[in-house]
Amino acid sequence: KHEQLSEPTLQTWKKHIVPEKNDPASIESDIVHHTITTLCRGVYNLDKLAMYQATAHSVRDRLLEDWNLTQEALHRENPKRCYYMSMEFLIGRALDNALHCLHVKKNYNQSVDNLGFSLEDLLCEEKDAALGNGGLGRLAACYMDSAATQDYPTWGYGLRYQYGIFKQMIKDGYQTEMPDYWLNFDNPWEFPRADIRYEVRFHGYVATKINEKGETRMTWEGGDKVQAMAYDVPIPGFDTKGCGNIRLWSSKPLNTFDFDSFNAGDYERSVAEQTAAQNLTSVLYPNDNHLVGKELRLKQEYFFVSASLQDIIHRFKRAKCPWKDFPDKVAVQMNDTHPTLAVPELQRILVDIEGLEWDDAWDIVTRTFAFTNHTVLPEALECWSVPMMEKILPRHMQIIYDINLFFLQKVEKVFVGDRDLLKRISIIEEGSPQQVRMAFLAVVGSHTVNGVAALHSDLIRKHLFNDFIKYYGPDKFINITNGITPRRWLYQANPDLRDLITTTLGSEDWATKLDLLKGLKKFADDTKFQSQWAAVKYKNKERLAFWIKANMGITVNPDALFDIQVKRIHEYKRQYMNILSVIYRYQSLKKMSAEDISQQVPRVVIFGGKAAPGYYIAKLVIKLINSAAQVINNDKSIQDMLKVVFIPDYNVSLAEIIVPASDISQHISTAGTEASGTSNMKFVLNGGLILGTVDGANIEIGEQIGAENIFMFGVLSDEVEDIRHNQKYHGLFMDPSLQVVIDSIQAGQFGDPSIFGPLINTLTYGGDYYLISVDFKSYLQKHTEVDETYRDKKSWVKKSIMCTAGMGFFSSDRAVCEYADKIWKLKPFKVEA
Ligand code: GL4
Repeated sequence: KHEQLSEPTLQTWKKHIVPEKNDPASIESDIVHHTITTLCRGVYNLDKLAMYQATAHSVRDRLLEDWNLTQEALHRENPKRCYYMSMEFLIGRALDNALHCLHVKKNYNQSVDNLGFSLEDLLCEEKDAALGNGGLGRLAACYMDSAATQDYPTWGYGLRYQYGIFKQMIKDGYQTEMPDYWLNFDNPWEFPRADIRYEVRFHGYVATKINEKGETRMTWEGGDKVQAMAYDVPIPGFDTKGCGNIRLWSSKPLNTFDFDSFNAGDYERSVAEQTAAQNLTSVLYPNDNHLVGKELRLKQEYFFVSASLQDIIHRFKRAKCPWKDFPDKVAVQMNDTHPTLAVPELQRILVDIEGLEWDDAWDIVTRTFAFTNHTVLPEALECWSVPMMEKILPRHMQIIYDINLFFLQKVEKVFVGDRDLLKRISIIEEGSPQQVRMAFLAVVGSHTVNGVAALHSDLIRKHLFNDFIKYYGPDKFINITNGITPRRWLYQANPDLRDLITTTLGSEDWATKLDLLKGLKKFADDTKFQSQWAAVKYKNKERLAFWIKANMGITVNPDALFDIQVKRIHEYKRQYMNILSVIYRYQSLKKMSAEDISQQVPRVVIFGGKAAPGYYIAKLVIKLINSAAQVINNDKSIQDMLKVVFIPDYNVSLAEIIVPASDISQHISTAGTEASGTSNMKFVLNGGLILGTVDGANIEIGEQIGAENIFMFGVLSDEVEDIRHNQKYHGLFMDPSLQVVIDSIQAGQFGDPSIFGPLINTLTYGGDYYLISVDFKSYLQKHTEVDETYRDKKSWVKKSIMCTAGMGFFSSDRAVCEYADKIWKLKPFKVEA
């Protein structure tokens, strides 16, 4: 439309597009303006929430300037773009991040102050955008930040859930769940795009038709249709005019009305159908690393890829390029298998609707998609039953069968007569019912597959996708180790450390070139620097202690060693082993004389994390932690040498307070189970040491910061299978120290022991699948080593400095660059003011 305006009219437009001014007086004026107009409020009814909203609106105006600039330039130049398809984006709060990216925080501080409020107070009014479960969703948010900051033309696509991850409350030690209705008040960080809507079909039947060229084609007809409406969430880049975007789809009823049922007097049914359509994107499934094969979830997945592909194709068609050029303009990254239906969907659009030949279409599909695998846990690998797929997506099921048939035919040509291989590698798993293995479909439909840490990528090459390597060769399977954004996780969350690093290195450049942190190494022995470094850590511990006191009423001493494990509660992450070792420590203290107790290193053990609402064992772990805390925290005889805290409702904004405050954080998954982990990176970046197993990204962190700066223990991943086998057939090994701990729980030292029966059974009758007993001894030994090291403050601080200094590699900027170079073939696209 823009091109249609006459030159004078264009000039009139341009005259009015003037950049926002960022001096405190202009900012004040903007905030007041939004209070009066956008919110329709005034000085007579102001409160913090309203002030937050007015402030956020004024910041968003500034962001939109960059958003428009970027999107207009992209529209004009039409470079290749990447679309990051993810069912989860765990963004957290936006205001503070935007203020930093735009470099206006200082002036906003002053303006808000002049208007009678404190900016730090207003920041707390914002609700987290919690559209994700844990690491996978947070990774997507970090990658969007890095793509925007480095000017990669990348958009995220996802779903606009009305309810994000549930709010966790602890009642009587148990987790209870409350809905997270985050859109209760207006959300200044999204733009409804009422004009961008697509129809999405479910159910129905497949027919044949003759197309314009006289060819026979399949056509998907009938069924129910739902509408997808777009909401755009701007993603500011740091220090750039470029601004990224996440487009989230919300389901709406179709504007049409079922007049047949209406006329037949069945008004309620027609309204009910409309309501059902709306409910499609109501709620985020609250499972991490665990598939719950619900029909509604499958519908969400298809709804999301269908709307996104329609949108991408709409944009592609504007440039009038031939279809074969599609992969030169479009790269799609599938964040885990959740968007895998995009593969048969694009094939369907190209063959059924656009009339391409199967092979030409398949060539386009496989040059477009790439797939990131994020887990090896069998219970997390998506499989959808064939009957359910046939019912909801009948045409896609046919296409998947065909994709599989052609694939198996090619495999058989190379491995003649190897029926076992064909059975193992098939996208369809035999059984009743048959299942579609989504990870296999994603592999076959992608040009590149990556794991998320070196060990994890090795494991998927050796096991999960080993047969595919036999056929495709090794090059299709690569590693891209995860990363985190240093903007949110250091610059914003740890202002004192940010300032110390900036003064020491002489500039802020490290925030976008994280390798520069290695410049800190030469100060690691400098006594003055060490004491400044220690003072920052102490202040961050005080901040967390204050939060704990204010919100939970528990007093913790910032001089104690802060030992933190915050992440989703899962058996493979072994929070259970952690609390068992805490009980062991408690028992050890109880055996000591008062004199000996007073010589110990005081510890505060902090837990946080949500359990999936249906995950019974994980919920019992939370209960055990709280029961143990109750006893330990109230036992005067141990002289406060041990405190246990379970922080409720762990989320992104709490992480921003917790992460900078650790001395030690724990990443203790059974070797080979945690694909990468990313909170390990956050803690180390903030000068926290880690206690971890030889798993996921822990290994690479150790390589980067030096083995002397990390506490590692436990069996190795390639020993796990044999140990499990031996346990199964030759009897369980029970560590004697662990036995004592279990005995004390069973004796009722931490409340009614019958509650914990099923939990204890996982170690005994359950076969101790996660090898807690096997690792327990070396785990306790490492804890002792941690205590001894902590006594020597000077050497501890040096390690802490070396941690931060060695973390350059784990910036998500590096990770996104690797994706752009190795997978997307994408170049930065810089916009100028
Ligand atoms: C996860 C992995 O469990 C986690 O190790 C990894 O860091 C993260 C991002 O790659 O992805 N996979 C799933 S599923 N949830 C995760 O958090």
